[in-house]
Amino acid sequence: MEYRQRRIALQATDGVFIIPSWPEALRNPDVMHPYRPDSSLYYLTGFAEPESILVLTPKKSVLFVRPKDPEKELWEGIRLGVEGALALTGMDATYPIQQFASQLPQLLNEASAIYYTLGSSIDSMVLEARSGQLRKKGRTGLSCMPLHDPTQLIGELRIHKSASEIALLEKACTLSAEAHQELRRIVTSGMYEYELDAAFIAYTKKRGCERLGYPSIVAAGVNATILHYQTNTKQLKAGELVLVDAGAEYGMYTADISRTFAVTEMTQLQAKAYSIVLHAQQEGISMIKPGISIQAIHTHVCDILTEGMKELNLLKKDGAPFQTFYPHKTSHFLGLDVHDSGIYMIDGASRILEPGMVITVEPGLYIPAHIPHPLAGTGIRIEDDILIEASGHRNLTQAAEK
Ligand SMILES: [Mn+2]
Repeated sequence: MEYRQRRIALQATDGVFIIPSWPEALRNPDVMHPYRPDSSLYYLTGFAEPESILVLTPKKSVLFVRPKDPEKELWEGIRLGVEGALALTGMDATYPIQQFASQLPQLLNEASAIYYTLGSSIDSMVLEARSGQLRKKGRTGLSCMPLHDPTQLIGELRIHKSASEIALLEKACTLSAEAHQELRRIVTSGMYEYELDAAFIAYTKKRGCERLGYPSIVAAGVNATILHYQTNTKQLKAGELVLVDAGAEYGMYTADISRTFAVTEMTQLQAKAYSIVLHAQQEGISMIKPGISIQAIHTHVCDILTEGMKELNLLKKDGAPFQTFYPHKTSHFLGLDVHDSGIYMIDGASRILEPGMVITVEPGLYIPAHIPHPLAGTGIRIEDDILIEASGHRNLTQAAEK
């Protein structure tokens, strides 16, 4: 009961945690966007249905869910209902979602603070229960219970991956890396970006990945200089590079992999730029072990990229600065979310890596089309997913060749 242990960790704080599901989003009349559960709610319950709210007090765990409804289930699919949710999650109690507002005041009595992220549709119910609790006591002059954002507390749990989480991440990473290999195998000039996009989805979905972790970037030629390009409609031309940033989810955990390869063959200059990024990435990865800070990796990667930019004659006096060619950071946490939870700075210092954390290492080199240079309009990024282990690290995405 890993979910239960996670709840118990939060229950050690003297607060009541209120964690609602994401709302369903309408796509067009009668059609919803595919539903993807909230990562933190799922992390604490294993429950994946919309219209649910987790309430954790120091004494008990309660989940509010959609009750059974045969008519709605005929259209929308089976709901676990109150009893099914209780059996699945091992909560102390489950109730119909309609009872949330009426039950909340009692649950608040069991704690001295509220942990809730303002900004969802239940704001008014939470705030009403909070002020109502004080009204009931008559004139006291006291303040309402403090309201804290639980993001960091939950992030500190999620940042350390358990063995079962690592197994799911490994599966997501391996299948996504194999899919990148497949793209490298099928790429030809004349193909469209969306064909590679489709091939990645087909490969990973066929093997049990439920969805992508984020929309794929398939960027040929100049499109690779747009960091979050997702249009994926251009035709691939001989002589161009194509940058693919794609990762699939398996059991709710996602990979995040970037590869850059030639549509036909790399020119000498493209190969030179590629080898600079690859060298920076390999050096960054090789540093990774417990005790190393995230900033130290980024600094080392930037040093290597700076040398490379000089060799390519990109950094000129009065010319574009380093950030033009490498505007993003080298690493982020990875897990249930592609940009996973966890804080990057502690007391003003860069976070030190510990076993069980998973980060990306993704240096890039982007030469905008307007810069006068033989490589203008070229974008390269290479990204792997690295698990920090007691003895060093393990690259979870090495099945995708570089
Ligand atoms: Mn990334």
